[in-house]
Amino acid sequence: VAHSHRFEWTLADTGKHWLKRSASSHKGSHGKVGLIAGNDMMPGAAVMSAGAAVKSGAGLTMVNTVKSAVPVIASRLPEATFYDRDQSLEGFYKGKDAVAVGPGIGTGSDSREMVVDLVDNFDGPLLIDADGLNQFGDILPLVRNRKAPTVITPHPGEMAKLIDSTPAKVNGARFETAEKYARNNGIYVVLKGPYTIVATPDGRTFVNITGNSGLAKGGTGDALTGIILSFLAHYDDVQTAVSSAVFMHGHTADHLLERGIAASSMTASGIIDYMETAFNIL
Ligand code: B4P
Ligand code: MG
Repeated sequence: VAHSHRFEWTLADTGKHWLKRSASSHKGSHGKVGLIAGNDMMPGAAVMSAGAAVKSGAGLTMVNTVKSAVPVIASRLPEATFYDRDQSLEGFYKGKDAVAVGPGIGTGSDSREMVVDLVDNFDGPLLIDADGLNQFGDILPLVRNRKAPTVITPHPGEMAKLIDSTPAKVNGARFETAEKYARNNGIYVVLKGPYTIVATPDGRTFVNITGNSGLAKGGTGDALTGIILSFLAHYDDVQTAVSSAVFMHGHTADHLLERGIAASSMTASGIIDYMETAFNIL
């Protein structure tokens, strides 16, 4: 059979692995997640990624950001706790069940230093997105040495930069591109866009079937990062966590359309708000 390693990830797959909350669970049972996001000019990226983590079930969500961004984020998301970006990174990632880095952190050298430190020293599942992927190609030898899982979530523009190609070429060979990068580097690659692909280090690929053009707006990628982060802390199997997160992100956008919200008026914040009813199907 051609391409016997390629699969569609369905509602049935998501439902089969869906984690119900037990009546006796406490916040520790639902994951302590760390999110490095936002800076003085981009606090919204932290609001959306952390908001999505909280809304998708994370027990405790701690945001590592710059001091000036804290009041903005806290006013929109009182559930989050904060960690000053000027403090030692080790104090932040210690004890976390999963960590994500990237949304709105900027492309400066401090961003790169944080990613290198996490890749080298954080021993849990690590998700790298957005500005965290800047210069990621230079640290691949370190990434290949990680024992814990690493997940990256490039859109076609970011993927093209990683492999010194163009978005058109990436989109012309989406499966091959994601599969090759995942296998060669021992990581999970989430290549975004319509029919987002999740490629695993062991050579399997899962295509997502949910989502719509309402997601083609700044901020929706940050929301996806928050959902994946929460699910990484909930699930033992990384591919299940990532594919189910991608499915539910798109499903929530579809849920908004069904409720009469125009694709053009859809927002990342709206998607996060509606997760409370969209997630109720399972
Ligand atoms: P960025 O700063 O990287 O951020 P962003 O894309 O604007 O926002 P976000 O992080 O929320 O969205 P993302 O794509 O991660 O953009 C800066 C520049 O990068 C852009 O100005 C552009 O030049 C370049 N760029 C951005 N996207 C590009 C692309 N696709 N190809 C080439 N260059 C690009 O996440 C979006 C989410 O929505 C994903 O989950 C995605 O799968 C989903 N989505 C988007 N459109 C969809 C659709 N039509 N159907 C289903 N899902 C869709
Ligand atoms: Mg993005």
